Amino acid sequence: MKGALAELDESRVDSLTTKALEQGCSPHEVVERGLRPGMQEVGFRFERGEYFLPELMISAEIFNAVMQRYILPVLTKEQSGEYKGRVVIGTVRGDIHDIGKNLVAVMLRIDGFEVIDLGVDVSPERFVEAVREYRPDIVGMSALLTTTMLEMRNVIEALRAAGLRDSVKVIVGGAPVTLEFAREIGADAYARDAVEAVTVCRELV
Ligand code: HCB
Repeated sequence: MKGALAELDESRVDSLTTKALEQGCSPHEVVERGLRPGMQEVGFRFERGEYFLPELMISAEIFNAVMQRYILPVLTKEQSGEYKGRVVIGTVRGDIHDIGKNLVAVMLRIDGFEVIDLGVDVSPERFVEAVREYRPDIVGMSALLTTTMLEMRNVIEALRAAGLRDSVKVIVGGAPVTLEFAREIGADAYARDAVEAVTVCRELV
């Protein structure tokens, strides 16, 4: 599946996803062991100059199509229903990557969290405004670029300056983000993937 996605072969990704689900793989396994490594491989090819922006965009389209066609229908059947808390989530300023953030939002909703998704390229001011407006239990931030991950610190500082930092827990994630970085910027938690994000958010509320 990783190879098929890296080759941007949508029909093969389709058939392998169907096969994996039929054979009992969980949607999470399909995403984390098949699709996400495929996206990483696309990223490596881009880094090596073998792929360009159109290939990055095609990989995102294939990922989203497979999510819509196969993964989300299975996931939504697992909806728990029990209310767990409210999360405001967004991709930080300067960053338009939203696939991982969307996946985290979906998984949280399925687990019973109310999720307010601020979208992409979200400024610290917008995060602060949303915390004032929605009074969430948790603020989730996503960043995929080594440059934009630094915005996470600005959001935490803006929350502090607005006197709101102690009213929410902050969770951060995204490919370049690490637990060490999360600690360094004063976040409460870090999650490596969407399933871990759900577990961590349950612990935070
Ligand atoms: Co983009 N891009 N990209 N890109 N892109 C990356 C991120 C690179 C790593 C590719 C590379 O060079 N190896 C690289 C960043 C390098 C760096 O910073 N060191 C890069 C670059 C350079 C760029 C541009 C600058 C390219 C250019 O214009 N020259 C440009 C930047 C645009 C911008 O944001 N300002 C750009 C653009 C794009 C798109 C638009 C073409 C497209 C995104 C489409 C979209 O998201 N709608 C894109 C894509 C697809 C990628 C790669 C190939 C895949 C990203 C992805 O969706 N992964 C990516 C390569 C890679 O990731 N290694 C590449 C799959 C998801 C499921 O994984 O890690 O996002 P995830 O999310 C996980 C996990 O991190 C966690 O849970 C998720 C689910 O398990 N998680 C959280 C995520 N957020 C969380 C938040 C929480 O609170 C908790 C957990």
